[in-house]
Amino acid sequence: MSAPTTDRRADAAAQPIRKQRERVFSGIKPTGTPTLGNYIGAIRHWAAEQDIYDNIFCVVDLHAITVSIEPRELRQNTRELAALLVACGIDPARSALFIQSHMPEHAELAWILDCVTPTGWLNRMTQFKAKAGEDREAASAGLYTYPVLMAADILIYQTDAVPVGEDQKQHVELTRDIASSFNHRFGETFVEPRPIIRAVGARIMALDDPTKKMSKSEAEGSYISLLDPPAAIRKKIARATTDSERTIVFDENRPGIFNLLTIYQALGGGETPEQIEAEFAGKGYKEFKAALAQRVVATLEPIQRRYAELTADPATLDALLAEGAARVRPLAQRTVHTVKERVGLL
Ligand code: ATP
Ligand code: LTN
Repeated sequence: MSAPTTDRRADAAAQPIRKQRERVFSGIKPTGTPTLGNYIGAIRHWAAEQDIYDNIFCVVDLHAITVSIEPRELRQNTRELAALLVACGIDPARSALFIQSHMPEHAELAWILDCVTPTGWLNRMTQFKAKAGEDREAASAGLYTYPVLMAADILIYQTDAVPVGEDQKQHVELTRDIASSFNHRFGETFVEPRPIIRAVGARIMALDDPTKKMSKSEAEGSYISLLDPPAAIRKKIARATTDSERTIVFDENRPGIFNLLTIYQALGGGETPEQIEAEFAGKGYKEFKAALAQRVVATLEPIQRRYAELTADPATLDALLAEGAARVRPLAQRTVHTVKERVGLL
Protein backbone atom coordinates (compact mmCIF):
# COMPACT_ATOMS: atom_id res chain seq x y z
CA MET A 1 0.00 0.00 0.00
CA SER A 2 1.55 3.28 -1.05
CA ALA A 3 1.69 6.17 1.41
CA PRO A 4 -0.56 8.63 -0.46
CA THR A 5 -3.44 6.15 -0.65
CA THR A 6 -3.16 5.45 3.07
CA ASP A 7 -3.13 9.18 3.85
CA ARG A 8 -6.34 9.75 1.93
CA ARG A 9 -8.19 7.12 3.95
CA ALA A 10 -10.06 7.98 7.11
CA ASP A 11 -8.03 6.47 9.95
CA ALA A 12 -11.03 5.05 11.72
CA ALA A 13 -12.33 3.28 8.63
CA ALA A 14 -8.95 1.70 7.95
CA GLN A 15 -8.59 0.06 11.36
CA PRO A 16 -10.54 -3.24 11.43
CA ILE A 17 -8.81 -5.11 8.60
CA ARG A 18 -5.64 -3.48 7.34
CA LYS A 19 -5.36 -3.75 3.61
CA GLN A 20 -2.21 -5.40 2.34
CA ARG A 21 -3.46 -5.06 -1.23
CA GLU A 22 -5.71 -2.75 -3.15
CA ARG A 23 -9.34 -3.51 -2.46
CA VAL A 24 -11.80 -4.27 -5.23
CA PHE A 25 -15.55 -4.31 -4.77
CA SER A 26 -18.11 -5.26 -7.39
CA GLY A 27 -21.78 -6.15 -7.50
CA ILE A 28 -24.21 -8.00 -9.71
CA LYS A 29 -28.02 -7.90 -9.70
CA PRO A 30 -30.12 -11.04 -9.20
CA THR A 31 -32.54 -10.04 -11.97
CA GLY A 32 -32.16 -13.31 -13.90
CA THR A 33 -29.56 -15.92 -14.74
CA PRO A 34 -26.30 -14.13 -15.56
CA THR A 35 -25.34 -13.88 -19.22
CA LEU A 36 -22.19 -14.37 -21.18
CA GLY A 37 -21.98 -10.54 -21.13
CA ASN A 38 -21.80 -10.53 -17.32
CA TYR A 39 -19.20 -13.29 -17.44
CA ILE A 40 -16.97 -11.71 -20.09
CA GLY A 41 -17.33 -8.11 -18.91
CA ALA A 42 -17.06 -8.73 -15.19
CA ILE A 43 -17.18 -12.14 -13.47
CA ARG A 44 -14.23 -13.80 -15.23
CA HIS A 45 -11.96 -10.88 -14.27
CA TRP A 46 -13.13 -11.00 -10.65
CA ALA A 47 -12.23 -14.69 -10.57
CA ALA A 48 -8.91 -14.37 -12.42
CA GLU A 49 -7.54 -11.56 -10.26
CA GLN A 50 -8.35 -12.79 -6.78
CA ASP A 51 -4.68 -13.12 -5.88
CA ILE A 52 -3.93 -9.56 -6.92
CA TYR A 53 -6.57 -7.77 -4.86
CA ASP A 54 -8.36 -7.82 -1.56
CA ASN A 55 -11.74 -8.89 -2.98
CA ILE A 56 -15.34 -8.18 -2.02
CA PHE A 57 -18.20 -9.36 -4.27
CA CYS A 58 -21.86 -8.78 -3.65
CA VAL A 59 -25.21 -10.01 -4.97
CA VAL A 60 -27.08 -6.70 -5.00
CA ASP A 61 -30.65 -7.74 -4.24
CA LEU A 62 -31.64 -4.24 -3.07
CA HIS A 63 -30.79 -3.01 -6.56
CA ALA A 64 -32.88 -5.79 -8.11
CA ILE A 65 -36.07 -4.45 -6.47
CA THR A 66 -35.73 -1.05 -8.14
CA VAL A 67 -37.73 -2.65 -10.97
CA SER A 68 -40.72 -4.93 -10.55
CA ILE A 69 -39.72 -8.50 -9.69
CA GLU A 70 -41.72 -11.42 -8.24
CA PRO A 71 -40.67 -12.18 -4.63
CA ARG A 72 -40.26 -15.88 -5.39
CA GLU A 73 -38.16 -15.14 -8.45
CA LEU A 74 -35.94 -12.73 -6.52
CA ARG A 75 -35.35 -15.28 -3.76
CA GLN A 76 -34.47 -17.98 -6.27
CA ASN A 77 -32.30 -15.71 -8.46
CA THR A 78 -30.32 -14.54 -5.45
CA ARG A 79 -29.29 -18.04 -4.43
CA GLU A 80 -28.72 -19.13 -8.01
CA LEU A 81 -26.47 -16.14 -8.65
CA ALA A 82 -24.42 -16.68 -5.48
CA ALA A 83 -23.89 -20.34 -6.43
CA LEU A 84 -23.01 -19.38 -10.01
CA LEU A 85 -20.39 -16.90 -8.85
CA VAL A 86 -18.71 -19.65 -6.85
CA ALA A 87 -19.05 -22.00 -9.83
CA CYS A 88 -17.33 -19.34 -11.99
CA GLY A 89 -14.36 -19.47 -9.65
CA ILE A 90 -15.06 -16.88 -6.95
CA ASP A 91 -13.27 -18.61 -4.11
CA PRO A 92 -14.75 -17.93 -0.66
CA ALA A 93 -11.33 -18.47 0.87
CA ARG A 94 -9.87 -15.54 -1.09
CA SER A 95 -12.93 -13.33 -1.59
CA ALA A 96 -15.75 -12.18 0.65
CA LEU A 97 -19.01 -13.04 -1.12
CA PHE A 98 -22.31 -11.95 0.41
CA ILE A 99 -25.85 -10.75 -0.20
CA GLN A 100 -26.33 -6.96 -0.10
CA SER A 101 -29.50 -6.99 2.04
CA HIS A 102 -27.72 -9.05 4.70
CA MET A 103 -25.70 -5.89 5.41
CA PRO A 104 -28.25 -3.18 6.36
CA GLU A 105 -25.38 -0.70 6.63
CA HIS A 106 -25.43 -0.29 2.83
CA ALA A 107 -28.96 1.13 2.88
CA GLU A 108 -28.15 3.25 5.93
CA LEU A 109 -25.15 4.84 4.23
CA ALA A 110 -27.13 5.23 0.99
CA TRP A 111 -29.70 7.40 2.79
CA ILE A 112 -27.03 9.71 4.12
CA LEU A 113 -25.39 9.92 0.70
CA ASP A 114 -28.83 10.59 -0.88
CA CYS A 115 -28.98 13.69 1.28
CA VAL A 116 -25.67 15.07 -0.02
CA THR A 117 -26.12 14.15 -3.71
CA PRO A 118 -27.56 16.87 -5.96
CA THR A 119 -30.51 15.66 -8.05
CA GLY A 120 -28.83 17.32 -11.03
CA TRP A 121 -26.16 14.61 -10.89
CA LEU A 122 -28.77 11.86 -10.93
CA ASN A 123 -30.63 13.46 -13.84
CA ARG A 124 -27.62 12.77 -16.04
CA MET A 125 -27.54 9.01 -15.42
CA THR A 126 -28.13 7.18 -18.69
CA GLN A 127 -29.03 3.82 -17.08
CA PHE A 128 -32.00 5.46 -15.33
CA LYS A 129 -33.21 6.87 -18.63
CA ALA A 130 -32.87 3.48 -20.33
CA LYS A 131 -34.54 1.48 -17.52
CA ALA A 132 -37.32 3.98 -16.82
CA GLY A 133 -38.37 3.90 -20.49
CA GLU A 134 -41.14 6.06 -21.88
CA ASP A 135 -43.12 6.53 -18.68
CA ARG A 136 -40.52 8.12 -16.44
CA GLU A 137 -43.14 9.29 -13.92
CA ALA A 138 -43.98 5.65 -13.19
CA ALA A 139 -40.39 4.60 -12.44
CA SER A 140 -39.71 3.98 -8.76
CA ALA A 141 -37.83 6.49 -6.63
CA GLY A 142 -35.43 3.60 -5.94
CA LEU A 143 -34.57 3.34 -9.62
CA TYR A 144 -33.78 7.06 -9.60
CA THR A 145 -31.52 6.90 -6.53
CA TYR A 146 -30.06 3.53 -7.58
CA PRO A 147 -26.60 5.02 -8.31
CA VAL A 148 -26.38 6.40 -4.78
CA LEU A 149 -26.96 2.94 -3.29
CA MET A 150 -24.24 1.70 -5.63
CA ALA A 151 -21.95 4.47 -4.35
CA ALA A 152 -22.71 3.34 -0.79
CA ASP A 153 -21.87 -0.29 -1.70
CA ILE A 154 -18.48 0.82 -2.95
CA LEU A 155 -17.57 3.57 -0.48
CA ILE A 156 -18.56 1.65 2.64
CA TYR A 157 -15.53 -0.67 2.12
CA GLN A 158 -12.98 2.06 1.31
CA THR A 159 -12.73 0.44 -2.13
CA ASP A 160 -9.81 1.37 -4.40
CA ALA A 161 -11.08 -0.08 -7.68
CA VAL A 162 -14.34 -1.33 -9.17
CA PRO A 163 -14.07 -3.92 -11.98
CA VAL A 164 -17.16 -3.49 -14.16
CA GLY A 165 -18.46 -3.55 -17.72
CA GLU A 166 -18.50 -0.37 -19.78
CA ASP A 167 -22.14 0.42 -18.90
CA GLN A 168 -21.19 1.06 -15.26
CA LYS A 169 -18.46 3.63 -15.92
CA GLN A 170 -20.79 6.57 -15.39
CA HIS A 171 -21.97 5.17 -12.05
CA VAL A 172 -18.41 4.69 -10.77
CA GLU A 173 -17.58 8.23 -11.83
CA LEU A 174 -20.62 9.47 -9.91
CA THR A 175 -19.37 7.48 -6.91
CA ARG A 176 -16.05 9.34 -7.12
CA ASP A 177 -17.88 12.66 -7.28
CA ILE A 178 -20.00 11.79 -4.24
CA ALA A 179 -16.89 10.70 -2.29
CA SER A 180 -14.97 13.79 -3.27
CA SER A 181 -17.76 16.20 -2.38
CA PHE A 182 -18.41 14.44 0.95
CA ASN A 183 -14.68 14.55 1.79
CA HIS A 184 -14.53 18.21 0.88
CA ARG A 185 -17.50 19.13 3.04
CA PHE A 186 -16.99 16.87 6.06
CA GLY A 187 -13.27 15.98 6.00
CA GLU A 188 -11.45 12.97 4.51
CA THR A 189 -13.79 10.02 4.93
CA PHE A 190 -13.89 7.98 1.72
CA VAL A 191 -11.38 6.59 -0.74
CA GLU A 192 -12.20 7.80 -4.28
CA PRO A 193 -12.43 4.57 -6.29
CA ARG A 194 -11.49 4.11 -9.93
CA PRO A 195 -13.30 1.91 -12.45
CA ILE A 196 -11.44 -1.01 -14.05
CA ILE A 197 -12.84 -1.56 -17.56
CA ARG A 198 -11.16 -4.00 -19.96
CA ALA A 199 -10.18 -3.32 -23.53
CA VAL A 200 -11.81 -6.53 -24.81
CA GLY A 201 -15.37 -7.57 -23.98
CA ALA A 202 -16.44 -4.66 -21.75
CA ARG A 203 -19.64 -4.36 -23.77
CA ILE A 204 -20.98 -7.59 -25.22
CA MET A 205 -23.97 -6.91 -27.44
CA ALA A 206 -27.32 -8.70 -27.78
CA LEU A 207 -27.31 -11.61 -30.24
CA ASP A 208 -30.54 -10.55 -31.95
CA ASP A 209 -29.68 -6.84 -32.05
CA PRO A 210 -25.97 -6.01 -31.89
CA THR A 211 -26.71 -2.33 -31.33
CA LYS A 212 -28.03 -3.14 -27.82
CA LYS A 213 -26.14 -4.40 -24.75
CA MET A 214 -26.61 -8.08 -23.89
CA SER A 215 -28.74 -8.04 -20.73
CA LYS A 216 -30.24 -10.78 -18.58
CA SER A 217 -33.48 -8.83 -18.19
CA GLU A 218 -34.12 -8.74 -21.96
CA ALA A 219 -35.71 -11.32 -24.30
CA GLU A 220 -34.44 -14.91 -24.05
CA GLY A 221 -33.06 -15.10 -27.62
CA SER A 222 -30.93 -12.00 -27.08
CA TYR A 223 -28.49 -13.56 -24.63
CA ILE A 224 -26.71 -16.74 -23.69
CA SER A 225 -27.23 -17.54 -20.03
CA LEU A 226 -24.50 -19.28 -18.04
CA LEU A 227 -26.93 -22.16 -17.50
CA ASP A 228 -27.99 -22.62 -21.13
CA PRO A 229 -27.55 -26.23 -22.28
CA PRO A 230 -25.25 -26.85 -25.30
CA ALA A 231 -28.15 -27.26 -27.75
CA ALA A 232 -29.61 -23.86 -26.78
CA ILE A 233 -26.20 -22.21 -27.09
CA ARG A 234 -25.68 -23.63 -30.61
CA LYS A 235 -29.16 -22.56 -31.66
CA LYS A 236 -28.83 -19.01 -30.32
CA ILE A 237 -25.44 -18.51 -31.95
CA ALA A 238 -26.63 -19.98 -35.25
CA ARG A 239 -29.48 -17.45 -35.22
CA ALA A 240 -27.34 -14.48 -34.12
CA THR A 241 -27.62 -11.44 -36.37
CA THR A 242 -24.72 -10.91 -38.76
CA ASP A 243 -24.74 -9.19 -42.14
CA SER A 244 -24.75 -10.00 -45.84
CA GLU A 245 -21.00 -9.73 -46.26
CA ARG A 246 -18.71 -12.74 -46.26
CA THR A 247 -15.43 -11.91 -44.56
CA ILE A 248 -14.85 -12.71 -40.89
CA VAL A 249 -12.96 -9.65 -39.68
CA PHE A 250 -12.98 -7.35 -36.63
CA ASP A 251 -14.76 -4.39 -38.21
CA GLU A 252 -16.64 -2.19 -35.74
CA ASN A 253 -18.88 -1.01 -38.54
CA ARG A 254 -20.24 -4.55 -38.77
CA PRO A 255 -21.56 -4.85 -35.19
CA GLY A 256 -23.00 -8.39 -35.46
CA ILE A 257 -19.86 -10.21 -36.59
CA PHE A 258 -17.67 -7.88 -34.51
CA ASN A 259 -19.59 -8.88 -31.39
CA LEU A 260 -19.33 -12.61 -32.13
CA LEU A 261 -15.60 -12.27 -32.83
CA THR A 262 -15.18 -10.37 -29.56
CA ILE A 263 -16.85 -13.23 -27.67
CA TYR A 264 -14.59 -15.69 -29.49
CA GLN A 265 -11.50 -13.67 -28.60
CA ALA A 266 -12.53 -13.10 -24.96
CA LEU A 267 -13.04 -16.82 -24.36
CA GLY A 268 -9.85 -17.85 -26.14
CA GLY A 269 -6.32 -18.31 -25.01
CA GLY A 270 -5.05 -14.81 -25.80
CA GLU A 271 -5.08 -14.85 -29.61
CA THR A 272 -4.88 -11.46 -31.32
CA PRO A 273 -7.63 -10.29 -33.71
CA GLU A 274 -5.21 -10.86 -36.60
CA GLN A 275 -4.65 -14.48 -35.57
CA ILE A 276 -8.39 -15.06 -35.35
CA GLU A 277 -8.99 -13.44 -38.72
CA ALA A 278 -6.30 -15.69 -40.20
CA GLU A 279 -7.94 -18.76 -38.64
CA PHE A 280 -11.22 -17.99 -40.43
CA ALA A 281 -9.87 -16.57 -43.68
CA GLY A 282 -11.81 -18.05 -46.59
CA LYS A 283 -14.33 -19.70 -44.24
CA GLY A 284 -18.02 -18.90 -43.93
CA TYR A 285 -20.24 -17.65 -41.10
CA LYS A 286 -21.59 -21.15 -40.54
CA GLU A 287 -18.16 -22.57 -39.80
CA PHE A 288 -17.21 -19.62 -37.59
CA LYS A 289 -20.46 -19.83 -35.64
CA ALA A 290 -19.93 -23.55 -35.05
CA ALA A 291 -16.41 -22.86 -33.68
CA LEU A 292 -17.76 -20.05 -31.50
CA ALA A 293 -20.54 -22.25 -30.12
CA GLN A 294 -17.95 -24.91 -29.34
CA ARG A 295 -15.85 -22.40 -27.42
CA VAL A 296 -18.84 -21.12 -25.44
CA VAL A 297 -20.00 -24.66 -24.60
CA ALA A 298 -16.46 -25.60 -23.47
CA THR A 299 -16.31 -22.50 -21.24
CA LEU A 300 -19.69 -23.07 -19.63
CA GLU A 301 -19.52 -26.85 -19.20
CA PRO A 302 -17.25 -26.87 -16.08
CA ILE A 303 -19.17 -23.91 -14.60
CA GLN A 304 -22.46 -25.78 -15.00
CA ARG A 305 -20.97 -28.92 -13.46
CA ARG A 306 -19.73 -27.05 -10.36
CA TYR A 307 -23.06 -25.22 -10.15
CA ALA A 308 -24.93 -28.54 -9.99
CA GLU A 309 -22.67 -29.74 -7.16
CA LEU A 310 -23.12 -26.51 -5.20
CA THR A 311 -26.89 -26.42 -5.46
CA ALA A 312 -27.07 -30.00 -4.22
CA ASP A 313 -25.73 -28.70 -0.88
CA PRO A 314 -27.65 -25.53 0.10
CA ALA A 315 -26.35 -25.50 3.69
CA THR A 316 -22.77 -25.00 2.51
CA LEU A 317 -23.82 -22.08 0.31
CA ASP A 318 -25.72 -20.46 3.20
CA ALA A 319 -22.71 -20.87 5.46
CA LEU A 320 -20.29 -19.30 3.02
CA LEU A 321 -22.60 -16.33 2.40
CA ALA A 322 -22.97 -15.78 6.16
CA GLU A 323 -19.22 -16.00 6.53
CA GLY A 324 -18.72 -13.47 3.69
CA ALA A 325 -21.02 -10.97 5.40
CA ALA A 326 -19.35 -11.55 8.77
CA ARG A 327 -15.95 -10.80 7.25
CA VAL A 328 -16.95 -7.44 5.80
CA ARG A 329 -19.33 -6.32 8.56
CA PRO A 330 -16.64 -4.65 10.75
CA LEU A 331 -15.47 -2.58 7.79
CA ALA A 332 -18.98 -1.42 6.93
CA GLN A 333 -19.84 -0.64 10.54
CA ARG A 334 -16.67 1.37 11.00
CA THR A 335 -17.34 3.50 7.90
CA VAL A 336 -20.96 4.13 8.87
CA HIS A 337 -19.90 5.12 12.38
CA THR A 338 -17.36 7.60 11.01
CA VAL A 339 -19.87 9.03 8.54
CA LYS A 340 -22.49 9.50 11.24
CA GLU A 341 -19.97 11.32 13.40
CA ARG A 342 -18.92 13.53 10.51
CA VAL A 343 -22.45 14.61 9.62
CA GLY A 344 -23.50 15.11 13.25
CA LEU A 345 -25.72 12.08 13.76
CA LEU A 346 -23.43 10.88 16.57
P1 ATP B 1 -30.03 -6.16 -15.95
O1 ATP B 1 -30.33 -6.82 -17.24
O2 ATP B 1 -30.91 -6.57 -14.82
O3 ATP B 1 -29.91 -4.66 -16.05
P2 ATP B 1 -27.22 -6.58 -16.25
O4 ATP B 1 -26.86 -7.98 -16.62
O5 ATP B 1 -27.19 -5.54 -17.29
O6 ATP B 1 -28.60 -6.66 -15.51
P3 ATP B 1 -25.67 -6.62 -13.75
O7 ATP B 1 -26.10 -7.97 -13.51
O8 ATP B 1 -25.89 -5.78 -12.57
O9 ATP B 1 -26.32 -5.98 -15.05
O10 ATP B 1 -24.14 -6.52 -14.18
C1 ATP B 1 -23.09 -7.12 -13.48
C2 ATP B 1 -21.79 -6.76 -14.18
O11 ATP B 1 -21.79 -7.25 -15.53
C3 ATP B 1 -21.54 -5.25 -14.29
O12 ATP B 1 -20.16 -5.01 -14.04
C4 ATP B 1 -21.87 -4.93 -15.72
O13 ATP B 1 -21.16 -3.81 -16.20
C5 ATP B 1 -21.43 -6.20 -16.41
N1 ATP B 1 -22.17 -6.39 -17.66
C6 ATP B 1 -23.51 -6.49 -17.79
N2 ATP B 1 -23.86 -6.67 -19.06
C7 ATP B 1 -22.70 -6.68 -19.78
C8 ATP B 1 -22.41 -6.82 -21.17
N3 ATP B 1 -23.35 -6.99 -22.06
N4 ATP B 1 -21.10 -6.79 -21.55
C9 ATP B 1 -20.12 -6.63 -20.63
N5 ATP B 1 -20.33 -6.49 -19.31
C10 ATP B 1 -21.62 -6.50 -18.87
N1 LTN C 1 -25.16 -1.02 -10.92
C1 LTN C 1 -24.53 -2.26 -11.26
C2 LTN C 1 -24.62 -3.29 -10.15
C3 LTN C 1 -23.97 -2.78 -8.90
C4 LTN C 1 -22.57 -2.58 -8.70
C5 LTN C 1 -22.45 -2.10 -7.37
C6 LTN C 1 -21.46 -2.76 -9.50
C7 LTN C 1 -24.60 -2.41 -7.74
N2 LTN C 1 -23.69 -2.03 -6.82
C8 LTN C 1 -21.19 -1.76 -6.85
C9 LTN C 1 -20.21 -2.41 -8.97
C10 LTN C 1 -20.09 -1.92 -7.66
C11 LTN C 1 -25.22 -2.75 -12.56
O1 LTN C 1 -26.28 -2.33 -12.89
N3 LTN C 1 -24.58 -3.61 -13.25
